[in-house]
Amino acid sequence: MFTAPFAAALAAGSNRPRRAPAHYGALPSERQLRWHEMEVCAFLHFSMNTFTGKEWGYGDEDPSLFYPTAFDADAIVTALHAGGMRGVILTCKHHDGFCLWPTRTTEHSVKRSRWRDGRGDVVKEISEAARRYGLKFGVYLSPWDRNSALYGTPAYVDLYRAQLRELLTNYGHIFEVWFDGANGGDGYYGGAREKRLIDKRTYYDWPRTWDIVRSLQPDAVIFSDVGPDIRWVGNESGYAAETYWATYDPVGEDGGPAAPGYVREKEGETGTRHGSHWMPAECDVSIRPGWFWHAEENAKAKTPAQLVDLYYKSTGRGASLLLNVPPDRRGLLYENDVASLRRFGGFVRATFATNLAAGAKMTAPFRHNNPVFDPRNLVDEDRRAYWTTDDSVKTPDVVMELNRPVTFNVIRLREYIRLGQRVEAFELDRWDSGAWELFAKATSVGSCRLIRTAEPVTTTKVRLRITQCPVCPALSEFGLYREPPLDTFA
Ligand code: FUL
Repeated sequence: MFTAPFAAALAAGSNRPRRAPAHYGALPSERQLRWHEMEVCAFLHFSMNTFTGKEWGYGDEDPSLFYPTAFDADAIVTALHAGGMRGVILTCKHHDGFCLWPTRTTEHSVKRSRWRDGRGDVVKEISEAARRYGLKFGVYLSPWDRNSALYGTPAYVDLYRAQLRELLTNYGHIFEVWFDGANGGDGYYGGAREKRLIDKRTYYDWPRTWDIVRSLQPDAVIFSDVGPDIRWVGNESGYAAETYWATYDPVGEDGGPAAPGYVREKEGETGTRHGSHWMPAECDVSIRPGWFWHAEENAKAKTPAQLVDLYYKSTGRGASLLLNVPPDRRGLLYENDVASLRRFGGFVRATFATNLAAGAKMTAPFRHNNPVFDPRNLVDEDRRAYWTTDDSVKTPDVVMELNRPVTFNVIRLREYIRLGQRVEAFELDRWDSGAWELFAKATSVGSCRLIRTAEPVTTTKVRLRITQCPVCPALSEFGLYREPPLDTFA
């Protein structure tokens, strides 16, 4: 694993104190740490609305309308894989209540459709294809159900939990369960056709519902407006705030306790510095104007350049990107969407394929002078190895000597988040004609901070200055990258 000199240095340092710094603030769980490594996932909005042209079905749709003519889970997942997606979350049931799997809880499902003569199971096919292509699989199960006659009564909560159990039992490993905040209003409700409102804070008894996820899929992260593992970022445009904290204390609309669908949304974009929960944000956004496929939006897929911009504003700020790509009435992703995805994925892969800082000479003060905490850990591509300083050294500099002129336009920093989110501000200088010159600065870092410079930077030395940090910083990566021209990705 280690180069010979580094291994020797490690041995030499073995009798120096190795005590890691104390952690700072709320910390991520193991399941959150795994989720942080995913960074870009796909959302599939595919259901009755695909066939009716709606975004929110009323719940009275005839199940026979669900009839994809050429559904091909492998084709869908292959396109997502080419787009660099590491996971996929499927709308197993949207607000109209139609279930994409043959549930035992209602007749309003694929069982009653003409697709595969009523013997199909979209959840099974997508989950299996995901596994074949190395993507993790997650489920979206809308709490609001405009079809169910029981909605609004305690019996519906039992039914909802039974649906959740089916999804978490019959489809293998689930990486994320997505609980939507939209809840209650007009609906068909088994023919009642009325408005039903529920108390968003109490109706679902969320802690007990989440317990089902914990017991059936202990590795899965739970997403909602209030976590507990992953929070909504508070907008559906795909970005986190420029200064972004993984820590968060959600506050209800009235300033009291928060619940899914009852939260001060805007605060999700920033999070809460010194918040009591580690609850990173997921930035959900559709590649098209709507969440579901509509023919009239076929020419409106976001361009690769727009997707790249969203990537920098979500993943690049320490959150993650959840990009919706809705299958069409054939049961395939539409060609424009696939082309944008492929170019986006190719571009991101090519950008980060070569770390131009690899092998650079790194100079910085390090903790107890123990090589375990050496700044070389910043360029070793190992997230578990990190650089840190003595407790008293809170605003250190790191100098990276490249030994040759290097041209880059992207800088990637990662904190060693197992010790919490620590850094509050930093600056970057390049060596230019015998002097340091500032070329970029930013605030929070967290699991990933990407800086994209307006113009490429050419230099032989780069300096990172931590300018604000309440404790000693702990970083695992300081990388330099060069974007290729986007138009070379066909
Ligand atoms: C929202 C829903 O109302 C939309 O239809 C969509 O599913 C989006 C991801 O979440 O709350």
